[in-house]
Amino acid sequence: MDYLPLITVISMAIFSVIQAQQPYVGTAINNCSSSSTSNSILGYECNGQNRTCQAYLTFRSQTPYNSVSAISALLGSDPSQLSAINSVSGNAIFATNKLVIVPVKCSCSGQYYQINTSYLVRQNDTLLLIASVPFQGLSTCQSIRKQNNIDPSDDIYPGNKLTVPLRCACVTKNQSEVGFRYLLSYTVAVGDFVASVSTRFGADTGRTLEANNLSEEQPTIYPNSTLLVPLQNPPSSSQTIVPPPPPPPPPSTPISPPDKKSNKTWVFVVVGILVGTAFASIIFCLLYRKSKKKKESDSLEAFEKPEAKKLEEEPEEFSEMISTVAQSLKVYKFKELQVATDNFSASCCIKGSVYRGTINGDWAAIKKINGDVSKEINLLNKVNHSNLIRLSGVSFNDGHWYLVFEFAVNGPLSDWIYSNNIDGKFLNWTQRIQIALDVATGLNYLHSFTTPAHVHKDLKSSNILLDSDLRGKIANLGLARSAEGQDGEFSLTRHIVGTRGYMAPEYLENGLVSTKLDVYTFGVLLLEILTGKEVAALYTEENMNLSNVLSSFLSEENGQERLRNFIDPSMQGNYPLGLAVFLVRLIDSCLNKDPSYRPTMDDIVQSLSRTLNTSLTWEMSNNISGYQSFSTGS
Ligand SMILES: *[C@@H]1O[C@H](CO)[C@@H](O)[C@H](O)[C@H]1NC(C)=O
Ligand SMILES: *[C@@H]1O[C@H](CO)[C@@H](O)[C@H](O)[C@H]1NC(C)=O
Ligand SMILES: *[C@@H]1O[C@H](CO)[C@@H](O)[C@H](O)[C@H]1NC(C)=O
Ligand SMILES: *[C@@H]1O[C@H](CO)[C@@H](O)[C@H](O)[C@H]1NC(C)=O
Ligand SMILES: *[C@@H]1O[C@H](CO)[C@@H](O)[C@H](O)[C@H]1NC(C)=O
Ligand SMILES: *[C@@H]1O[C@H](CO)[C@@H](O)[C@H](O)[C@H]1NC(C)=O
Ligand SMILES: CC(=O)N[C@H]1CO[C@H](CO)[C@@H](O)[C@@H]1O
Repeated sequence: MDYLPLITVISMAIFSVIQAQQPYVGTAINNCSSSSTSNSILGYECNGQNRTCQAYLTFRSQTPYNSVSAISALLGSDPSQLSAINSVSGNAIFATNKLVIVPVKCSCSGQYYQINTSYLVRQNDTLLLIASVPFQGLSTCQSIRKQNNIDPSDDIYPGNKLTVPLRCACVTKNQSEVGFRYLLSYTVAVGDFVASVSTRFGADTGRTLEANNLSEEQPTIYPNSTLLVPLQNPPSSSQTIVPPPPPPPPPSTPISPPDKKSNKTWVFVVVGILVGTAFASIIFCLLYRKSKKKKESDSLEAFEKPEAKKLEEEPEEFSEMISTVAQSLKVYKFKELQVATDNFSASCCIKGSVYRGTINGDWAAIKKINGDVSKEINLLNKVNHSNLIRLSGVSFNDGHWYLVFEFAVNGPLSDWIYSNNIDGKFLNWTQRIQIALDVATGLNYLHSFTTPAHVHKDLKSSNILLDSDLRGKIANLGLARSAEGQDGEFSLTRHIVGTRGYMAPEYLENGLVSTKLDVYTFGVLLLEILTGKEVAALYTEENMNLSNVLSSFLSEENGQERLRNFIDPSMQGNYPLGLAVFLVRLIDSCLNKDPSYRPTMDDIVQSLSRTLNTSLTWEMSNNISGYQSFSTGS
């Protein structure tokens, strides 16, 4: 076979995708003194095929802008087109917060696409308020200022008439080549994310991410901003109907059949998240393969229903893809979760927003989450490892996501290791080493066997859960992020998250993120496991650098004696001191200030496997039975 043309087509396509992006505006809209040009704060660039085109906006009806005429006047639309596309009469009044589709004629003004509309300044208005309240993020304070030549130091006065440029764009040549004809400027609301918005308008999530220069890793979108949604056909009024949240059922009502419509919608949302990206890439390749085979005129038609075409053509590949992407993830009805958790009663609450439930006779941990969970679901769905807590299902209700996890009966490691615990939970030496090895193995999997590599970023003893055999499983991957670049390389983050005391110095000081961040934290965790003390206590007690404390055990004359006092007294000396010294060395190397000197998780797994083997031998020869005394908790 001759692959060269195919490769050329695909690489050209990738190149053109890069050209097609209109960078997402992010939160820049909130800072009127900033006018960085690295985002689309002043408008979307005129990079389209045509300088003028039909485009669409969305708008949420609000008094006084709640009628066909008021909305058309505010946004420079044609009232008859607006009423037609929303399937309402010309004098209709929209319910508050109803999503209205606004057809507009979008054109280039110099560098940017825009629709000019005018606005009369009212009392107490600021440019930020104008952009975000009446215009809902369809304009920005920066672009209004530029359009009207307002100096940053100038004020605006009631009665001033401002020209307000609205954000719109025309499809690029490349988008048009794959069948897109319109761009919708969607006004993002609280609780939206790219997958749900795309799904709603029948768009492909991957394509929407691309159109906004967003990535699967950084898909977060913010209220008061616009997201461009590429469309093959004009949007329709049916897409503006938000499934109403089902009324909260009175407690202990028998389960009634679920509302088919809303149910279906959120199933689509979930499937959208999971399948969207995979679709994007697969359809992408197929499309180009296809356009190679067929003539150009045919290929456009082929894009009308890519999914359906695909199904006909390669049913096996398709079902394979679904099963790899969605794997064993189950979509639960919210009612099922209510029944499982006794309607989320306090007695089922494990901690915070995590509940224990019984589903089909099995325990499950159910976590309620506000906001964007697409990252966590994407990651959890990709990982499958016995040392990572497994996500078994999801549910959505009334703006909240519910993630259903496997349940670890023995709860968090923190309940077991801190020697001041009250309910007699105790781990012997070998159990501690086994758990440390479990955690190291899980992290090694995240670092070396996920693509891209992921960094957990919030490892701590309360995020390690113990199953019925006291084997460790890592939970709470909510903060995990991909480590761009190779192992050891760094990426920068400006949002310092995670737990104090556990965090590596390079992260606290400079926001550097690499897999070596987890290695440092693992060192701190191992120290806690060894000493039975919380990290905070470790720092304040010794009142100095942890590494100095450890080195003193290794180098000073009475070091080993002091080490015995340092190690968890509840073990009453029942451990091989030689191995403890070995672990202190390992911890010391994990805590190295220079990340490049820290071992990799793979090195650590190997060291700990050897330690475990030696510990088991030591245990047998000392007649200590490892797993009998405490095999179950709670
Ligand atoms: C798209 O985003 C990447 C980083 O995520 C950036 O390097 C690139 O310049 C952006 N492209 C455009 C056209 O803004
Ligand atoms: C707003 O942007 C300006 C200029 O880029 C910057 O100096 C300032 O710190 C920003 N303010 C906030 C609150 O982000
Ligand atoms: C661009 O303009 C040409 C000529 O007016 C028209 O045929 C074509 O459909 C337009 N393309 C788009 C994507 O609107
Ligand atoms: C918008 O108004 C400005 C003047 O304020 C004008 O220069 C520009 O051409 C107008 N653009 C459109 C698309 O009407
Ligand atoms: C403007 O602000 C003043 C004082 O904060 C307030 O008394 C007044 O009612 C406001 N006017 C409007 C139209 O909201
Ligand atoms: C949009 O911005 C306005 C003004 O800055 C603010 O009052 C409003 O709460 C914001 N909307 C959302 C959904 O965050
Ligand atoms: C406007 C735009 O995105 N143009 C690009 C489309 O893709 C071709 C290659 O296929 C590029 O050469 C264009 O620059």
